[in-house]
Amino acid sequence: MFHHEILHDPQIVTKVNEFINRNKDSLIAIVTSGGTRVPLEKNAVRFIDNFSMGNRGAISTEWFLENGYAVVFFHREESLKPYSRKFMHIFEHLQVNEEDGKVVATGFDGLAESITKYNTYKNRLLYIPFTDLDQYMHMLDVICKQACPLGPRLLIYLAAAVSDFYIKREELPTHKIQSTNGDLQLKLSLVPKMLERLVSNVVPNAFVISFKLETDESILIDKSRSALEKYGHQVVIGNILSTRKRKVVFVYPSGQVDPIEMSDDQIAKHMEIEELIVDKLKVLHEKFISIRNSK
Ligand code: PAZ
Repeated sequence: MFHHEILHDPQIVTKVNEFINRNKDSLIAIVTSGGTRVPLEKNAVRFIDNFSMGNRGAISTEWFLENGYAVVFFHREESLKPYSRKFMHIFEHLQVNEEDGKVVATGFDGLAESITKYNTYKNRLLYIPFTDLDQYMHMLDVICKQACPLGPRLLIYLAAAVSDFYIKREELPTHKIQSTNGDLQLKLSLVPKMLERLVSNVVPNAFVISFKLETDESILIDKSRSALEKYGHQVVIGNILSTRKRKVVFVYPSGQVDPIEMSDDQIAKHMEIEELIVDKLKVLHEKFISIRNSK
């Protein structure tokens, strides 16, 4: 269940088509999750990577499933997965009883419930892994092309942390960069933005949500608004690195902003903000479908 290999185009096409056919009565969400990796060599020994572990994508996927969606979970290989995400550190929960030498497991609260949920929803969940930035860009395009006929029933939730910079293929050294050459200077190019093409050409009728991550609160709303102007999609969810698990802000094409912040009570009850995000999106998505269908 948790080991995956990178799929080739025909395998993606077959898997996505089968998945959509099997779930033809459901709303479908494509969720991107985790960080992209950028290689520094063709025979890559070193990489540029980022912080994202894929919490947002994995938790949101659980709530999309709970809300009746079938989910294509397009994730960084080895990042967190729905349901298993809380149980990654199995070794820390195992102790050997000194008296009889038996292994005792503690601290697995919720494990049975998570396994039950996974079993309930597994037919509505398709895992597709990526690792490097170029795989992410190419495979997302392939997945979206297959899902395009779903029209407004398709929701695309772009939570992955995608690198803005990379080294162009023609500028990548073939072999491992040698330290004997002294200090290393890197020239990184801007990653071409794929969202505009996705929104206007590949899935023009889908409901598309992107995330905007910043560390400086004073620019978050302006950057989110300009993403909406540039790409023409439906919602940007802005978040600040240090507070992203407690608050986010929905920004709409009208320029209107709608903050969501967890209350102390919700935090004390161990609720996660993705539940609130997905509940709100479901309402917006249903409204979007009925407007599109009435045209
Ligand atoms: O993976 P995670 O849960 O630690 O972080 C989620 C996030 C901050 C990567 C996501 O909410 C987000 O903002 N993604 C888009 C990042 C960006 O490219 O601006």
